[in-house]
Amino acid sequence: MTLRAQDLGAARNYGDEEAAMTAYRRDGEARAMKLGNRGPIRYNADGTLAQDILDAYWRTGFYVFTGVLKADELDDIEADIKTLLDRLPASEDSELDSRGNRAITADCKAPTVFWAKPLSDPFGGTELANGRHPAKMFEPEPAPDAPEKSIYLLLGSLQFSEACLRVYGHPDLLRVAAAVNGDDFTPFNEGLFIKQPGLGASVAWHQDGVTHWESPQWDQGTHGFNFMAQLYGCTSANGLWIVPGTHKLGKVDIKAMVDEAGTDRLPEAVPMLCEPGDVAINNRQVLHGSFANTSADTRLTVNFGFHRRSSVLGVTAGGVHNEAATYDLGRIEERSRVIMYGIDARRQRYPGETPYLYQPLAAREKEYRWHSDLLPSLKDYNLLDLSI
Ligand SMILES: O=C(O)CCC(=O)C(=O)O
Repeated sequence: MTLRAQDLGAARNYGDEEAAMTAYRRDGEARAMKLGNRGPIRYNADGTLAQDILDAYWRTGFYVFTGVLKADELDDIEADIKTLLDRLPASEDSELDSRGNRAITADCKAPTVFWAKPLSDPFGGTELANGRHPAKMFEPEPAPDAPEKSIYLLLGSLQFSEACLRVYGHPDLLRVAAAVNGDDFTPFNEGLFIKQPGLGASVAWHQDGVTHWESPQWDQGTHGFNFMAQLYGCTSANGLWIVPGTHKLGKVDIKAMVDEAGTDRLPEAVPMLCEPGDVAINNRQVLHGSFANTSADTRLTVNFGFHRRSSVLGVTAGGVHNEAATYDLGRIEERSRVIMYGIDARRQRYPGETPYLYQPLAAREKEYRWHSDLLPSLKDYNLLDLSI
């Protein structure tokens, strides 16, 4: 599998819906740029995250941090991902990659590789993932020579890429995580969303989170957030769309919203617009989804999420990304070691940065020295994802 748009199949369009889709994108872009939720990561004099950033994040449910990953880091990520993609299974039922070697994911026990038909909506209107995608998205016609299926999501991505592990340990992003979820924040999961031109599947409108919706303690931050780092940037055609403010509303009736709009183009939604190296933070409760990628541009999102400790500790959950379990302190600590490895891996590659100090494991910092030989020890680490 190749990555760059120009290497890939022809871009498609939305057929009869193309004109409406083009207008929707243009209007959405204008609304997005008026939201006041983008710019570099900034701090107050005391080192805390700038209050206006936090305010804009909590107001809208997302924020685009511009220019977080520089060119050399993007090059590292691209190199890792190209190697990784070449080592994935050649087809859905194959254990071999396209060169005939055993695929890098062939022995993974955790759900790792996700395939979809070109430009399809694999989840909308089904009971999959707890039925959280109740409305079907429009499925444009793929090119006649498009492959039967392609990979659109890879979970447990840190076991395959040290460059992604180093993004995971980024000091500024971890400071943002602490500002939003508290110093004792915990992991959620990590993945790569691969949205190829003319192939990339849609992700139907949904809110993340399966627990806590009925809890009296539920609030706008209960289900944490995902960071979405963009290797090539993202546009209104290949990127995520968000309905601002919906993270505060509890569970919204997605089917009713789509029925009322008479289309999957929800009228108040805005696209997440990013340049290469921008990293967005997206509240998991905000209503979000992405359309089939009929554009000529690849989107590659390095996704990684964090929770408040209070949202996972003692909670019985799972079932969407892994087996159901009760998340005790031992499990949280075991899963959090990957944060420590990310921090140390980053420290070695970027000695000029001040590494983030992860409070919950700070006293045991020396136990978590990273070395490339440790990569195999992360095999299936995502069986311990904290999925709520
Ligand atoms: O990136 C996408 O297209 C979908 C991402 C998403 O739905 C999520 O991270 O929950």
